[in-house]
Amino acid sequence: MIKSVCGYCGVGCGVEYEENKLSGNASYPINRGSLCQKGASGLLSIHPQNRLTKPQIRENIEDDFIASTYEECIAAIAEKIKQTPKEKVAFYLSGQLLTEDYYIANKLGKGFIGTNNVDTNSRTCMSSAVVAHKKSIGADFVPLRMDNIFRANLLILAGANTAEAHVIFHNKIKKAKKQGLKVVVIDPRFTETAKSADIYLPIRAGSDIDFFNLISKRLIEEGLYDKEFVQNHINNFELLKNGLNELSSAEMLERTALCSEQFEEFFSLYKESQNIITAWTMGLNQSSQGVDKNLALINTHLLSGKIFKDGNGPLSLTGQPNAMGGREVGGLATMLAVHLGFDDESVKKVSNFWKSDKISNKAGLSATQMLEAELEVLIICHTDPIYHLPNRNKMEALMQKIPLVVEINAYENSQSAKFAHIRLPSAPWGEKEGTQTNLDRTITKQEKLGKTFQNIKADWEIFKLLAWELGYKKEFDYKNPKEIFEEYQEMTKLNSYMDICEASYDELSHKPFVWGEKIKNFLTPDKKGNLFFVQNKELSEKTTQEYPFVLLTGRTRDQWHSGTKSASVPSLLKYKELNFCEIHSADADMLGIKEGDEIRVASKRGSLITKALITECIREKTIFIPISNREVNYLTNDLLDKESFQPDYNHSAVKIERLYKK
Ligand SMILES: Nc1nc2c(c(=O)[nH]1)N[C@H]1C(S)=C(S)[C@@H](COP(=O)(O)OP(=O)(O)OC[C@H]3O[C@@H](n4cnc5c(=O)[nH]c(N)nc54)[C@H](O)[C@@H]3O)O[C@H]1N2
Ligand SMILES: Nc1nc2c(c(=O)[nH]1)N[C@H]1C(S)=C(S)[C@@H](COP(=O)(O)OP(=O)(O)OC[C@H]3O[C@@H](n4cnc5c(=O)[nH]c(N)nc54)[C@H](O)[C@@H]3O)O[C@H]1N2
Ligand code: SF4
Ligand SMILES: [Mo]
Repeated sequence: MIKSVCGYCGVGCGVEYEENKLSGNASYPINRGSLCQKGASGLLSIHPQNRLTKPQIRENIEDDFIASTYEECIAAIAEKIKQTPKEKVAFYLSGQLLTEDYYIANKLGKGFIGTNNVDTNSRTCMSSAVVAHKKSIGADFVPLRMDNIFRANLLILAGANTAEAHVIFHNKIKKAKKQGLKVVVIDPRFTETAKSADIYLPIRAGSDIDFFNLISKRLIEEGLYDKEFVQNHINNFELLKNGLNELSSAEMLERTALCSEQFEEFFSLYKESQNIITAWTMGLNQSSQGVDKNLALINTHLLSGKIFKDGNGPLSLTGQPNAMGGREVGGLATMLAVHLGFDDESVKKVSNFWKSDKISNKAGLSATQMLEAELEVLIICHTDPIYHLPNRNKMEALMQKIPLVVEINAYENSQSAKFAHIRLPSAPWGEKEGTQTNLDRTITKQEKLGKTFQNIKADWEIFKLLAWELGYKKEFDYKNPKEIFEEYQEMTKLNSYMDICEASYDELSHKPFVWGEKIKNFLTPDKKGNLFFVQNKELSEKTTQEYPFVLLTGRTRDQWHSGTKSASVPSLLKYKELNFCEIHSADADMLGIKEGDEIRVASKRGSLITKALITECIREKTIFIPISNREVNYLTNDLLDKESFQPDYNHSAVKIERLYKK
């Protein structure tokens, strides 16, 4: 019996493997034996037809690929890197990489090639939360665990569809509800999650800052905030109070499109709840004001003192299985390793640790800026930027200009493959080992469940060979992921609050380690939490007469992003279609659209064809297309949050046209 962990989402459920069968690990604390459909189908995703099996190379992207070897491809990549100014080299990583893969790529890029252009798809996912956590609580640190909901009275889910995106956590919510937890869901769509809510608030897309500001304003005006806590532990109270004073409650409420009865019903539940957790994810993060949305939400917890106390706190729900681990080892271009920044002292510490004098003290390019930077070498690993970046037509045009695009992928049918010059296969989940950190700081080990298919290399090995080819054999002399993990553990000693050293690599698959459990205070220099006055600046793309609908995009329960792993598994195709567009019945009537009609959805940037799914479960003038439609980003706009550089995926202006009647 092998114990391992699911490789799909940030919940991080424990699995067991025996005699070719996969099941939930009953003794694993996160899931106690349960798995969702995706987790249970893990083995089916490993051996389908669409695996990338051979290294491939070509001179131009118009040419066909020629079969090659790892050695030949890696030599070509190293040669090109050596000839290229380091600021023109970039690594595009992923929150689905294992910690060891992430660590070694980061060490190679930032430490030895000397480019801080090492970023990740987490930029499109969690970067607004990262920036906000650093500003308000002092570090990229989630101050509570999922199981805290069993000690809370109220759970607010804002822009989070847990029933589809964090399924096993959602099952916990349902269990906690039976024990008295009340749940409020804030979403422009009446989602699967909203179905189990006590109060559902159909907020207008983009107005969450107003909603959370209304809470803060009322807490202050009615003297309901925790005065002692604020006095002793919180900065900027007067600033927030004065700022909120200037805002009109009526106008804020109007922007949310909620009526005062809805807000009052919510607020009386809020007032009477002793312990409150607010959880959120892409509905807030993916926004041109993503950081401010996070700050407005966290403000409510700082004011009420409902943080660092059992059953309380802001619970950012990370999506990818190792987005947290990636950030811990420095996977973002805006930070160095082990949560250190680019200040002189941090650069010195990391330089000493890696014994390198190449580290630059300037932040690198974010994933969302890289393609615009006239790069000469782009190494993409475990992610599909052409599929997932906004404004795809523009991104395709930019990617085509890069002289060397390398794609490291376990599967062959990514959308970025068309633009690659070199493709290297890697071993996916089940065929490799290494660690990952789930959304609430639990570090577990993925185990190899069988033989690696046709001697395909794991991601860490590919980066190691590239480092060797670049002349850094001594610095990258790892025999296995364990040696990388242990070096990383040693490195965490550079950061006073990281206690990852206490974990034991060999035990992690059956005895996960939760780091940061002793942290019960703010991690800012003065140990105080920071309030920020923020307001809704309505920076998103505006709808017009020509483009009158707001497009929302997001997940369905049984599919995983571009579907390279999930769309070929028959059991995962039963729940929902890959391609549909939710549209309100009143809007459909107005446009003469019937259920199942083929429609064209278009923005200023591009268009796609999909099928109408008529519903009352979405606000009028708002539509939803799942990201299992791989073309979705032809529509989306590429506005970014100014601080986090995260895209505004949930607010693009589009029009709809019926193609034919069924
Ligand atoms: N099945 C499945 N699960 C996944 C994934 C997957 O691909 N498939 N991906 C994982 C990843 S990487 C991530 S990041 C997470 C994402 O997890 P979620 O963020 O929960 O997933 P989304 O479907 O993007 O849901 C965002 C919700 O925000 C709502 N929303 C949109 N705009 C607004 C707004 O302005 N305000 C509010 N309040 N709500 C808004 C949308 O209607 C939607 O219901 O899921 C993870 N889990
Ligand atoms: N419109 C819109 N766009 C979005 C979002 C949205 O909500 N709306 N969400 C954003 C978010 S939150 C995210 S996280 C991104 C996700 O976007 P992506 O990261 O692009 O999506 P995936 O399909 O998960 O891509 C993972 C890739 O890794 C490959 N792979 C699988 N296993 C391995 C392995 O072991 N090694 C290697 N090297 N490769 C492997 C897969 O085949 C796949 O090509 O999308 C972002 N884009
Ligand atoms: S909830 Fe997430 S981690 Fe758990 S089984 Fe499902 S996909 Fe895997
Ligand atoms: Mo994500």
